[in-house]
Amino acid sequence: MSTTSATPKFLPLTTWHEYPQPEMQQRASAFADEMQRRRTVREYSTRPVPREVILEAVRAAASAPSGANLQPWHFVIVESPGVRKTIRDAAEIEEREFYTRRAPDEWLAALAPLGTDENKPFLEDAPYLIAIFYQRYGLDADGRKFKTYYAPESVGIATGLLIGALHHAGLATLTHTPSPMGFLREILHRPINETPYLLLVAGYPADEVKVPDIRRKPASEIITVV
Ligand code: IYR
Repeated sequence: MSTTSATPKFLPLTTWHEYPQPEMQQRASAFADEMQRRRTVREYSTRPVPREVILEAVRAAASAPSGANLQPWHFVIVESPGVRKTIRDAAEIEEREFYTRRAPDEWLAALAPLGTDENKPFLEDAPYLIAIFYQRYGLDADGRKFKTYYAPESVGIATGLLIGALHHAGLATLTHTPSPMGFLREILHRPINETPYLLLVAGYPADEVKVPDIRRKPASEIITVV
């Protein structure tokens, strides 16, 4: 066993900004307001979206902190209509099983207010699907395995940033988690060390779309200050 330890190299922090407190408060509120406007959308327009917007949102996502800075993520941007159809067909097979057999009644009851079912037309209607993978372990240039740390947590943080970035740009999203979703690794030809994490749908909402009448929990319920 050999151990390697690189000498840490540090640089001045040049990217941080301090805001006067009133501006800090205003920015915090404006951001919270903007994020509170986000709604998950399940019906999409086929209107095209510039690829550059998606690439920039992924660039924002990739700024996430990660375990030991190993950045254990991979984003497959699916714009090909043929690949989107293949993904839809595979997802609907799993979802049909889920809704008719696998899901316990309690789970189906929890989903009822959202009006979801096994039909996933959004996988073909929306112009972009972003398949997000996490690396259970890394593979170096010689194909040797190395450990990753907190990979699902790291990728969860990156996914949150991605959803925020797409919303900020003016696109709607849907976090879709077909279960199981191993088919994504095969369809998208990802290596064995990568596990599908989530399929993010992005695009313009369909005309006249409706969203479920649901509420966010109030601050008093979700925050404790000690
Ligand atoms: N994966 C299924 C079921 C589903 C599960 C949860 I938890 C949701 O919040 C929504 C749906 C589907 O995508 O329909």
